[in-house]
Amino acid sequence: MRPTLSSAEIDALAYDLPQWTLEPGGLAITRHLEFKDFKTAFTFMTEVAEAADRLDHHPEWSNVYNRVSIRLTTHDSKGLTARDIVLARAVDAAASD
Ligand code: H2B
Repeated sequence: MRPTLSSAEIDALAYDLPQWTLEPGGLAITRHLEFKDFKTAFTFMTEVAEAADRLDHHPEWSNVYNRVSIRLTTHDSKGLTARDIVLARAVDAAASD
């Protein structure tokens, strides 16, 4: 099983991934995004889905029209791991296209 992040690594997230919010309890990070319309949101989701499959690490997420909510955690490790950070960066890259 992959190790969960240390408290120093979790503290660094505020600077490292400023668009993400640490969930109370520290087991996950969340980000909410809003797009111009459904099609733009879904194009973003397609890009993230491809990254997630490549990384073999998958988001908990939902979509309502132009809004997408994403929660990242590593289920196997019951908390945040480096894999969540890598996927969060892929999400941020897809969002800035
Ligand atoms: N995604 C997430 N977010 N957490 C996991 O623990 C996880 C995953 N495990 N994607 C992966 C798939 C695992 O089930 C496969 C077999 O590698």
